[in-house]
Amino acid sequence: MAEAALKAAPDTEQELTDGFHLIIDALKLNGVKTIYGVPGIPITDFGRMAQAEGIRVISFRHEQNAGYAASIAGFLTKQPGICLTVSAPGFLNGLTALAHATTNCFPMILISGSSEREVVDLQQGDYEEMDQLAVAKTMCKAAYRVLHAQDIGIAVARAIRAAVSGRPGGVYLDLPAKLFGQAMNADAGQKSLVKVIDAAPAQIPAPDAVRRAIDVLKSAKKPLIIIGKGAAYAQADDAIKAFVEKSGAPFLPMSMAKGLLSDLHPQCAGAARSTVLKDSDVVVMLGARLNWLLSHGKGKNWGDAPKKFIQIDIEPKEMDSNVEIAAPVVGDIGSCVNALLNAMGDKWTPAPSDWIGAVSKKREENIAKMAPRLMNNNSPMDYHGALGVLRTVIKERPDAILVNEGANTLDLARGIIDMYKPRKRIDVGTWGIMGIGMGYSIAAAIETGKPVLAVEGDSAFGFSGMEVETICRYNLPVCIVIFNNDGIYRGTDVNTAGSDPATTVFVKGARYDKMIEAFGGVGVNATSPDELKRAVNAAMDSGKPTLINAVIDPAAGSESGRIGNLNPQSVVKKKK
Ligand code: ADP
Ligand code: TPW
Ligand code: MG
Repeated sequence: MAEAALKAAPDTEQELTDGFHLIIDALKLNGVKTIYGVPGIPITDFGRMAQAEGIRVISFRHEQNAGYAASIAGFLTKQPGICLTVSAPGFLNGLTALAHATTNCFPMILISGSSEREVVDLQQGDYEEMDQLAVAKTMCKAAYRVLHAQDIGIAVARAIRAAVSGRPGGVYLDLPAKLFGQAMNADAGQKSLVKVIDAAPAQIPAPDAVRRAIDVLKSAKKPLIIIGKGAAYAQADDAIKAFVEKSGAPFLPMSMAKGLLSDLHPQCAGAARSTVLKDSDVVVMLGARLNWLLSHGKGKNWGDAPKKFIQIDIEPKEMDSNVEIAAPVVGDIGSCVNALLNAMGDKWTPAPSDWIGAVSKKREENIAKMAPRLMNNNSPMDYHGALGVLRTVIKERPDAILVNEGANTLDLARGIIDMYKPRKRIDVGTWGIMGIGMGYSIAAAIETGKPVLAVEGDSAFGFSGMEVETICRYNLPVCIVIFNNDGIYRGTDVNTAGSDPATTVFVKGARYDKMIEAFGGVGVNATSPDELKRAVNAAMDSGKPTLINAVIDPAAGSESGRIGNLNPQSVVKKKK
């Protein structure tokens, strides 16, 4: 107990530390450089002190955006991103992002101040009263509460280890207000801190599992490798490239794995997606799940050809989650891929050339079909004209980070904008959520130091739009392009039952560019691909916070983008 530590030397003047400083010291000892959060009781002074002690503390306008920033910092760096929130409502605002981190397998720690335990537990109505630990537990990998200053070191160590080891995810750390001011002897405090050794230990796959996978791969006539964001996260880029090239198989990158191998790589089957899913006979899943994004590995998208799956994943429970896995390989991507490469030896026969040829032919056809549409200079713009411009912007700046959300704006940008380097495309992820845009942009700029291009549907942007002030305040090199089609999916819906607007439309002709001007950023209204090109190039070259309102034909989009089939259908006929 802190009291005991104080009593130990009643007469001598002893140096004290407290909860505030021990938390900061524990984070610094473990390499935490940045905290994303929103200040308030009981963590305002903590944020100030952390800043004074050299941690970068980025203050947001809403905790959800700070949380998304922390989650993507985790993805980009393999270190847990830290989000700091106040009690009850601030905590709940951050909780969405914690659940998102867990769902997407990103390491993140939500640190939240909380109210007095005694009052909360007796439900006596404290300021911002809530049993936060109980609420958080269902949303994350692990949740801990610290009651005593001398436990801070262990708690921070556990939180870090829980976030990054095995399948990464979100961790909650509950810090009641009283903890911050709790005093203890400074020496004892220092000794109580823990530097986490080997936070995410390598997980070597079993030799039998590797042999089994190689046997299945050898039997393939039409192999396919699906690369997911778990592979991008793993930062085993060279080994993955060597494995894919040695196999000779076409590869299909999932959204956030685009660029792990260049989209222009001759084996990339991104533009022949339906062909490779249907016709392949052996599918290697590399850090990707057979969830809704891959139609659960079955059904008409996968065709009738019988398939065998090899799955490489750090999470054993992922195997057989949707279909039978013929060869599960459990371990970290780097270790697994290196083991497979070794087992393939020097005399591996690459995938049959007729299969490669068929996939390449399909890819070239699809690319050729798309090409003229990307060059149109229509005004107002359609998605293809505008995205054709952005595609070139990224081609000329392969180091830039692309943030992307929306429906049509997402689905079309994913297909059209080629990526060239690993971990440069970050987007709505496993849940397909709106609202990641500005949080991701801020963290991407801060963690990588590279320019950021955020391609945003007008609806999607609205979920985090207030953070343009944050972008201006920290003067971050972020260029936001809003695909403004006056609404969700389209701006043309009409409510025939009354005078209220239809549920999916927004103010027509809105000028989002004016928003950033309020905070000293550069606003541009772009009505044609040429105007868009000039504005984006200027923004990316200057690094000035910029928001471009790209005027898109309100009729250009389709319902829910590419996933309209997921909308439930009513059996009752529409009223005339
Ligand atoms: P995508 O959405 O790109 O298809 P998912 O998020 O569905 O990707 O899948 C990522 C998978 O990667 C998860 O099953 C996760 O357990 C796994 N994973 C994450 N990190 C690693 C790692 N270092 N090594 C192996 N597998 C990992
Ligand atoms: C947290 C539902 C999916 S896509 C979308 C919404 C509201 C917006 C689409 O319009 P946008 O793009 O961004 O203008 P475009 O180009 O098609 O017009 N709340 C959350 N997540 C999701 N996914 C939704 C609602 C949704
Ligand atoms: Mg829209």
